[in-house]
Amino acid sequence: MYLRKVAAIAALLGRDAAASIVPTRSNCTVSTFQNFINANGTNATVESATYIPQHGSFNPMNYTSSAEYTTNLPESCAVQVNVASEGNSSYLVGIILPYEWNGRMLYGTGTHYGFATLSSNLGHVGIDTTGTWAIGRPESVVDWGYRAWHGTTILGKSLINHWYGAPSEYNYFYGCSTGGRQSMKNLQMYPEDYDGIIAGAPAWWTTHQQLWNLKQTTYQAPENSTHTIPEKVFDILAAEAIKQCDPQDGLVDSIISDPQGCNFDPSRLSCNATSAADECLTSQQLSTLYKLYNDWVDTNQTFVYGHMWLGSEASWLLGNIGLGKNTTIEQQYWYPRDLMGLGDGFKWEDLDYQTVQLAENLDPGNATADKFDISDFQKRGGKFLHYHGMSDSYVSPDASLYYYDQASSAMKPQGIEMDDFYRLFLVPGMEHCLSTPDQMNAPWYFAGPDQAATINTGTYSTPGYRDARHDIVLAMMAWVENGTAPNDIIATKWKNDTSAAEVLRQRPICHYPYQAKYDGKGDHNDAANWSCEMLY
Ligand SMILES: *[C@@H]1O[C@H](CO)[C@@H](O)[C@H](O)[C@H]1NC(C)=O
Ligand SMILES: *[C@@H]1O[C@H](CO)[C@@H](O)[C@H](O)[C@H]1NC(C)=O
Ligand SMILES: *[C@@H]1O[C@H](CO)[C@@H](O)[C@H](O)[C@H]1NC(C)=O
Ligand SMILES: *[C@@H]1O[C@H](CO)[C@@H](O)[C@H](O)[C@H]1NC(C)=O
Ligand SMILES: *[C@@H]1O[C@H](CO)[C@@H](O)[C@H](O)[C@H]1NC(C)=O
Ligand SMILES: *[C@@H]1O[C@H](CO)[C@@H](O)[C@H](O)[C@H]1NC(C)=O
Ligand SMILES: *[C@@H]1O[C@H](CO)[C@@H](O)[C@H](O)[C@H]1NC(C)=O
Ligand SMILES: *[C@@H]1O[C@H](CO)[C@@H](O)[C@H](O)[C@H]1NC(C)=O
Ligand SMILES: *[C@@H]1O[C@H](CO)[C@@H](O)[C@H](O)[C@H]1NC(C)=O
Ligand SMILES: *[C@@H]1O[C@H](CO)[C@@H](O)[C@H](O)[C@H]1NC(C)=O
Ligand SMILES: *[C@@H]1O[C@H](CO)[C@@H](O)[C@H](O)[C@H]1NC(C)=O
Ligand SMILES: *[C@@H]1O[C@H](CO)[C@@H](O)[C@H](O)[C@H]1NC(C)=O
Ligand SMILES: [Ca+2]
Repeated sequence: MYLRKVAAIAALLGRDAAASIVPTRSNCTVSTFQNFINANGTNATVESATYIPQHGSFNPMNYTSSAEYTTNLPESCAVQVNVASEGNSSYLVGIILPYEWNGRMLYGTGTHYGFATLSSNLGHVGIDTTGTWAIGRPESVVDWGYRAWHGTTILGKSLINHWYGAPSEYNYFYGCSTGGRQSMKNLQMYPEDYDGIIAGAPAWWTTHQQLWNLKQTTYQAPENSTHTIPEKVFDILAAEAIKQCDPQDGLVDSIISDPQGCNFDPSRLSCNATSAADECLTSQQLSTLYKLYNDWVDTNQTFVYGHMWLGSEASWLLGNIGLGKNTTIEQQYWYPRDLMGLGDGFKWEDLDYQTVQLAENLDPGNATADKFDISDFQKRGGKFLHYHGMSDSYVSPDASLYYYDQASSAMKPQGIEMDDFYRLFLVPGMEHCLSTPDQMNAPWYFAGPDQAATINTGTYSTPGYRDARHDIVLAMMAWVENGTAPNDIIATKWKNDTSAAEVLRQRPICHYPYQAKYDGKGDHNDAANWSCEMLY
């Protein structure tokens, strides 16, 4: 099987298949890969090369829970390399090379499809609540900002070429959240690296995003203030948003499909003589709510960041907003404190427009992915699929719309049609990268990054529907390789999200500015009874 594929690829590339190196189990050694690296003059040390039998797993970090590493792999060789970058900095690269190779490379999880896959630790361990790795290590911040995965890409292509005796025919990148930022930074900065790039819920606007995450937390602070929205109200608010906004999109189905078009009146939750004190909103708490639902606009009416969308309330309590507790606020300090270097003296009360201006001036690691003219990527034939859940409260879907609109303004004067290379999908009822509020049960599964692992780490694609309409990776391949652009992606909600055995609902997610509309007859849980229509 493998030989046949190498022959097919070699034929495509006009090469002699017999000249190709055919890797075997015994070739999966540190010295094999170290020799490849030395031959190419890269400054890197192979730390391990691990033969993985069919159905085996790869767990380089020795996680104790199988939920944290990939299982049920095809027979592969997994390699871990330490790459010296600059000064004392280095980053780890992981490469999994399946013996039955599909001839393509994917940055992200996807060995099950047959891709040779890449990953990197970006030069440090951990980022979410601490940035101590960055203090006094500007080289590591650059690794994190963009350098590590570009280096990973170059190294990955080189090792693939040596190992299989042929370059990968197509190269793909997919990531969600900060992985989505990497996706976008990559296409902006290294348009030649990848043929197809998928970005989910991208935290692209680093300089504004991280400060907004702190800002939205502080609206509730200090804890137990008279303006702090109480814990019990979050669920009541989530239910009230559905009650008012679900029907306004034209179909009562528990899903808010057009949060932008909803005329929401939160004052219906105002406290009155009969309501329990912790289950209603005082006028001060309503003011807090208005801040959350409105853009962050600062000095001189400058737009800093978009707002929370209706339908995202279900994750506010456990997410960044919370109850204004110090512990929640501290989790949002890493960027200003450690990466911008403001130190422990920086308190949340100090966050103001000057902090935003400083962030823009410093842009630690040049991490922010705010280049809107991406014509170089379009000109080299690259394709970009971008999606965002409308119920995301960690990265506002507004940020994705804003990027799309800015990019559109930069492309149109150059005569470039967005639809030809860049399509945005706004997913009604999807939270951050995956899942949906219990009250909505919206279809959200389409095999995006991190989604398959919610079923289990041994699965891939959309079980039962492994095709380009239900799987965004296959949709990307069809666009890049066959020129078939996806007008919609069918999202699935399973009856049981961990067994994925039975479908509860499916419906199309249309590319912006189209929106899915129920045809008016037949089961609205069946994607066949929907079509894409122009939004406005
Ligand atoms: C692969 O292994 C075979 C058998 O041990 C050996 O002859 C060959 O040189 C190895 N190839 C590489 C590239 O290491
Ligand atoms: C390779 O990296 C090591 C460790 O960082 C460094 O000491 C050495 O100078 C580097 N060599 C080259 C050729 O860059
Ligand atoms: C994982 O365990 C192996 C075997 O005990 C060890 O060699 C390796 O260093 C460990 N890796 C990490 C990241 O702890
Ligand atoms: C490398 O690390 C050593 C020891 O921590 C430190 O003294 C030195 O300044 C570092 N060099 C660079 C270039 O960061
Ligand atoms: C060697 O590495 C360089 C980058 O350092 C890369 O451009 C080149 O393609 C590699 N060559 C081979 C044969 O893999
Ligand atoms: C806030 O109120 C809760 C519940 O009454 C209490 O447990 C907590 O200690 C209070 N926090 C502060 C900082 O007063
Ligand atoms: C008082 O508020 C509660 C919600 O807290 C609401 O259910 C009830 O209808 C309100 N009563 C009146 C008279 O407005
Ligand atoms: C706001 O606008 C005024 C008047 O144009 C200008 O002097 C000032 O520098 C601006 N402030 C900021 C923070 O940009
Ligand atoms: C929480 O933050 C407030 C305001 O910054 C501060 O006054 C208070 O001491 C902090 N509490 C704790 C327990 O750190
Ligand atoms: C970051 O970007 C600035 C402005 O484009 C550039 O001058 C600087 O060299 C970049 N720094 C790094 C580490 O790439
Ligand atoms: C391209 O189209 C051909 C013919 O329909 C099909 O067999 C192949 O699977 C498609 N390739 C991709 C990557 O979608
Ligand atoms: C969902 O599926 C998983 C995996 O098959 C199973 O362990 C679990 O019991 C199921 N949950 C329900 C509520 O049926
Ligand atoms: Ca609805």
